[in-house]
Amino acid sequence: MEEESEKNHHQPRVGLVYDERMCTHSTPDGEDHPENPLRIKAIWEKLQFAGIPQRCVVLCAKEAEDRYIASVHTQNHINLIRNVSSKDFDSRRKRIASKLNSIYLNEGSSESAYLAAGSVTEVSERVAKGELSSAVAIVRPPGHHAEPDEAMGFCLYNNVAIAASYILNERPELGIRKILIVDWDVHHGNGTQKMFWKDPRVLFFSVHRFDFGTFYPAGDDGTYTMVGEGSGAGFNINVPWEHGRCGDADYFAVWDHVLIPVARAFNPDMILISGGFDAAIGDPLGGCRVTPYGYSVMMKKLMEFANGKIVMALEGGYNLDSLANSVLACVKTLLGDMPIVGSSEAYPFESTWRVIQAVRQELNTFWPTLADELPKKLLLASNKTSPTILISSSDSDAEDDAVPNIQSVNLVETVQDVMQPLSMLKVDQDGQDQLVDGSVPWRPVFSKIDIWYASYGSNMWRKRFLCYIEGGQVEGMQMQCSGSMDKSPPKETLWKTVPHRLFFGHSHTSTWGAGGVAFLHPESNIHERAYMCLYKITLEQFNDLLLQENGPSRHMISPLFDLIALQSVVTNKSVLLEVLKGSWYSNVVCVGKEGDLPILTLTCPISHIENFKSGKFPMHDTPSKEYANTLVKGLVEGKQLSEAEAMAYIDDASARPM
Ligand code: Q9C
Ligand code: ZN
Repeated sequence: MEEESEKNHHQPRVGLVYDERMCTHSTPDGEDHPENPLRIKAIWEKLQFAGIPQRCVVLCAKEAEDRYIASVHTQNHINLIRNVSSKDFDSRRKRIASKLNSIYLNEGSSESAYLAAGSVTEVSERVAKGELSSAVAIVRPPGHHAEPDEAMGFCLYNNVAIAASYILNERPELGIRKILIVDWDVHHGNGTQKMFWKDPRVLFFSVHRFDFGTFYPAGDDGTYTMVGEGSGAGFNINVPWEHGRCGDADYFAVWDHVLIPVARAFNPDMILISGGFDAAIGDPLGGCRVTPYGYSVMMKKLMEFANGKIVMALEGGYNLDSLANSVLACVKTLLGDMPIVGSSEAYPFESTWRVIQAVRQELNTFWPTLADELPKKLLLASNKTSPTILISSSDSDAEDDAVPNIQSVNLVETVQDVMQPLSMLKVDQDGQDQLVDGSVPWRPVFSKIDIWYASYGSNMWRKRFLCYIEGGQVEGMQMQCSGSMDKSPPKETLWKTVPHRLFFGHSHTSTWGAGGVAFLHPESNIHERAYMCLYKITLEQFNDLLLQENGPSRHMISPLFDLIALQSVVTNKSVLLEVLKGSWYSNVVCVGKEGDLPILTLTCPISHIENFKSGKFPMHDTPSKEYANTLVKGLVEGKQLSEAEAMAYIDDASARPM
C-alpha cells in the first residue's frame, strides 16, 4: 500500500518508510534497552511535526522474501530468525538470545526483522528504477552487525546488505552495477564488510570508533588494513577512530580526504547509507559529537554522486532527541532544503589526520587519488616558520566534557583556504566556549582570514562603513557604533555591479528613523543591476560588523558567522544565521568571488521576499532623506555615479514593482 502526497514537481521525490509493526520487537520482559521501539517513534513524530511526510512519498513496510535474504545469510540463520518468534520457541527464545552477542528476542522479533530488511529492499528498488529520487527507511532492528550466519549487536538481518545484493543480483535490468555503501554508524559494519569482502561491485566504507580494537564489535575487523580480498581488494575501506569525542570537523576531514575522492573514482550507480546516528552528540553509546548540521553536510556531499540515488537505512542511534533531529536534517537535505547553521565546530583531532594518512597510504595502490600528498597546511605544525596557535593540550580521556587534545595547528595557512571545512573554536556541550589565556579563541584565528564584505546600502559610504570598524557616528545616525576589536582599515576597496534586485523595505529603523532601508533580493536575476562597494576585511571584523548591524554591541563569546557558515555560504550561496533569526539581515549571501575570496553581503531571508510582495512587510518605501543621502554619497565619492544618477538609481529601486 502506498500513499502519495501532493508534490511540487521541482522537488525531488523522497521515499519514506515507517511502519508501527517494527515496534513489536522489544525486550521480552520489558527491560530497558537502548534499541527500543521509541527510537523509530521519536523519529516519526519529529518528521510529522516538521511537516515532512506530506512532502515525501510515504510507503508502508514490506516483508523481505527468504530467497533474497539467502544471498547474504545462511539458510541456518534464516531458519532461526523466521522461527524464533513462533509459539514453540517461547521457552527457548531467551536462552537462544543469551548465547548471541548483544541480542534480545521476543515474539515480534521475526516480523520486525523481515519488515526492516524488506523495506530497505523495497525503497532501494524504487530508487534504482528512478521512481523515487532517494529514500529514507526508518527501520528496526538495525542490520549492519548481522553476519552471514549470526545475529549480533542488536541486528538480526543485514538490511542494507540484503537490499544491495537484491539490486545487483536480482534486478540487473535496472542498470545498477556499482553500489557504494557508506556506514556512518559509530560502530564498525562488520556484517556488511564480510558479505561484500570479495565483491568489487560493492564499495563498503565504514567510519567508526575503533579505540585500537576495544570498541564494539571489537577485534581487528574494523582496522584500516582490512581492504577486501581477491577482486574485491581495495573495495573495503575502514576509517577507525582512535577514541571518542569525534565531531563534525573529523567527519568532514574524512569525507574530504578519503570518501569523496574515492567515490569520485568509483562512480557508484547508487549509494546506500547505513545510517546509524550513534555518533551524534549526546548519544549514550557513541561518545561522539556529530551535529544534525554535520549529518546534513555529509549527506549533501554524497548527493553529488549516483545522480542523487541515495537510500538511507536507519542503524543505531540511542539518544531520542539527537537521533530524531539528525534524521530530520538528513531528510530535509534530501528534499533540497537549505541547510541551517546550528553548530560551532572543533578542529579535527590530531589523531584524525593520522588515521586519514594511514587509510590513504593503505589504499592508494587501489585509488591513485589517495596517493597525492595531503596539503602541508592541513597537517600539524609541520611548518615551523608559520605561526601556530595553541588551542589546548588536555590529555584527559573523559568522553563527554574533556577538552580535545588539539596541539599546535598550522591555522594561518589552513584558514586561508576557506574551502577546507576545518576548525572553529570548541564549544562544549554545555555551550561554554573554551578560553585560551582568558580571551575568546576564535578572534586570533578569524583575524587571519580575509573576505570581501559587500555593501549595497549605507555602508557604500566609506565614512559610514568605517564606524563599524573604527567606531563612531556619522550625521543621521542615532547611535554610536563601538567598532570592531580590530580597528585596522579595509585592506582594499573595489566596486562591482551584481545581477540582483535592490529594493527598499520596512518603514522605520532605529538608526535612520522613518523610511525603508535597502535590501538585496537573495536570488540573482540577469535583468537587475545593483551597485556594491566591496571592502576586504577580516572574518573577525565581519563578525563584529554583523553584530553591530543586528543590534547593540555586546561581548561576543561565539562568532555569529563561523568557519562552518563560511564553508556553507560558499557551497550553497546563502546561509541563514540561526542566531540572528528574527532580525532583518539574517541572511548571508555569497554573490561571487574576487581573487579567490568570497564576496559576502547581508540581506533578508528568501522567505521574507514573499512577505514583501504580499505587503505583509512594507516595501517600495521611500528611504528617509538621511539614509538615501548616505547611499548617494557612497556612489558619488566612490566615483560610480553622478549625484543625479545616484538619486535616479535609488528612486528607480524604490518605485519599481518586484
Ligand atoms: N559490552 C548498533 O548500533 N554493545 N549496535 C554491547 C557489550 C552493543 C550497537 C556492549 C552495541 C551494538 C546497531
Ligand atoms: Zn551503532
